[in-house]
Amino acid sequence: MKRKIAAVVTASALTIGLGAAVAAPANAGIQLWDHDNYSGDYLGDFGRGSYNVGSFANDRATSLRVTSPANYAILHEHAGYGGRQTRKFYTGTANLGWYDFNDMTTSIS
Ligand SMILES: [Ca+2]
Repeated sequence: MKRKIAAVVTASALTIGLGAAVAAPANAGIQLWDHDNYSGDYLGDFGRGSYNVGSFANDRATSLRVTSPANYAILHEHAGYGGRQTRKFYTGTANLGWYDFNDMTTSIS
């Protein structure tokens, strides 16, 4: 009985620890924010192959982080990878304005 309680406590501590270490959920690996320096509204976590980031995130991304599940991200102006596109971002950028791509992202490959 004692051992079972210890296991539950350990699992809870792990969950809390992970939640504190990761500022935003990291599943697909490409995280977008409305403002520079990863601030403002968090727009979501996307994967490469996002045909359309959806109405909430559309034309709003100003900074992004790329983590290992995605490896890199190319941002596109229109749905279905159309229009202008960025270089490959391997770690992201604090300001898409530096790449003349502020508030333009609609799909990600
Ligand atoms: Ca923005």
